[in-house]
Amino acid sequence: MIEYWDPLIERMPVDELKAIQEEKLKSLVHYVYNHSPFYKKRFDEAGISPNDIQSLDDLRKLPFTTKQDLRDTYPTGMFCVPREQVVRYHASSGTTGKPTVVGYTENDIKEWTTSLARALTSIGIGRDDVVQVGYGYGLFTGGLGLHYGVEMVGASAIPSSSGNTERQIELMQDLGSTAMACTPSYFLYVNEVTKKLGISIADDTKLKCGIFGAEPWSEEMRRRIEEQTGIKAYDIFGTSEISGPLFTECTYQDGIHIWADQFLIEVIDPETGEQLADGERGELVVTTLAKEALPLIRYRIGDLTIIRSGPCRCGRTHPRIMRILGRTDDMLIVRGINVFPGQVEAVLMDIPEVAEHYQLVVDREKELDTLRVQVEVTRDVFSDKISDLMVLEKKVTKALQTVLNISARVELVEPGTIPRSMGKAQRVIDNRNI
Ligand code: DLL
Repeated sequence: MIEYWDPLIERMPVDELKAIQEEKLKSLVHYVYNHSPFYKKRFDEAGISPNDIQSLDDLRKLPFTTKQDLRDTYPTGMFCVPREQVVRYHASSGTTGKPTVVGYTENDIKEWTTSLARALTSIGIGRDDVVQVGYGYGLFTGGLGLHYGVEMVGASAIPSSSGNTERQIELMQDLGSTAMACTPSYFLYVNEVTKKLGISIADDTKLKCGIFGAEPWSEEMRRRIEEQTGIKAYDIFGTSEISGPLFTECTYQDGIHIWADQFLIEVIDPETGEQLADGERGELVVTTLAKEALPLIRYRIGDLTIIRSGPCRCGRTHPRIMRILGRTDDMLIVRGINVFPGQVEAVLMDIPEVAEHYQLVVDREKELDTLRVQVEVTRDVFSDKISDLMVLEKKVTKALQTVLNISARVELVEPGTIPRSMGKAQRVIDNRNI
C-alpha cells in the first residue's frame, strides 16, 4: 500500500493545486514588495507593481533573482523579517565565492520539515525506521534539515554527521540503521570501508535504503550502489537558498516530487531566460510560495533538469524534476566543447571493469585545453597484464569520445588513488585559471 504524509495535498487535482499557487503568488509579491527594500527596488527598476501579478502566467513578468543577489546583499539584505523572527541561520561554505547566509522563521522550519516528512514517507520511511544522518551538521543544511524530517515522521535519527567512517559502520550495525542519508560519494566510501572490515552491507546490516543527494550522481551510479549493497538508492534534492534538502523521488524512482503548494518551478533557457515547455531541458528556477524570512522570486538555481508534469504512478499529482544533469556553472568548456562531469560518470559506470571513483583534470598546455579522466580500476583488473590494461584504457577512451565528442586522456589508476570525500565530492580539478 502506498503511504502518504498528507494524502489530500499530495494527491490534489492539478487545477486545485494551481489555484493555491496563484493565490500564494499574488500575496507573495505584495509581501516581498512591502517587506524588503531589495525586492521593492528590483520591482521598481523592472517597472513591475505587485498588482500586475494576477495569474500564474504573469510569473514571467517578474525579474529573476540569483546567488549573486544574495552575495551582493550579504548577509541578510534580502530578508523580509526582522532579526527577532529568525530562529535559525545556515550559510554556504563560500568555497566558490563570498558565502551566502539563509535564515528561517519558526514557520519556515515547519514548512521545510513538512516537505521532508512527505518525501520521507514517499520512500517508505516511518516509525519502524532508524535513519543515520551522515550529512554534515552545522552551517550546511543537510544534517539538521534531514534530522528534523526524520523526527517528524517518527523514525529514530542518528545524528552521525559525516566522517569517522568506522564508527558510522559500528553504529549502523549496533543501532540497526535501516536508512542512511549522505552524499552518494560518501556512501561509496562507507561501502568500501565496510568491505575492508569484512562486513557486508547486504548481509550484516539492516540497511534497506539510502537517501543520497547534495551532489550530482548518475542513474548508472545508482544501479551500481543498489547492486553492490542490496539497498534502494533514492535521490534527494534541495539547495540551501530554498531551505535545504526538501524533495525526493518516491518508491517508483521516476523523478523528484516538488511540492507545488510550497514551491513554483519553471525551467528556462539559460541563455535567453525564456520559459521552456514540459519535457525540455533547461535551468531550474524556483519561487518559494511559503517562506517568510527569505522568500525567493524566480530564483535561478543553476541546475539543469527537465520538468515533467502529470501524475506519478504513486498517485501524487505534483510536478517532478528529472535527474539533475549538473549545474550550468559546473559545465566545463574544453576546446569549445561542453562537458558535464555527469556525462563522464554515466559513461564510466557503464564499464564494469572500472570502479566508482574518478576525477576530471583540465589543464591548458600551449593554449590548448586538455582533459584527463582518472578512474580507478578494481584490484583484480589492476593486477592484470599491462597489455590488458591498455586494451581497457582504449575502451574507456573510445566510449568517452563517442558520448562527449572530445578526446580525453584516460588514466587507469590503482584502487584508493582518488581522494575520498566525506561530503560533496570534488570531481573536477580545473588548473586553467579561467
Ligand atoms: O546540497 C542541500 C542538500 C542537502 C540536498 C542534503 C540534498 C541532500 P547546497 O549546499 O546549497 O544545498 O547545494 C545545492 O547541490 O543546486 C545542486 O547543484 C546540488 N545538488 C543537491 N542535490 C542534488 C541532487 C544542498 N540530488 C546544490 N542531484 C544544488 C544533483 C544536487 N545535484
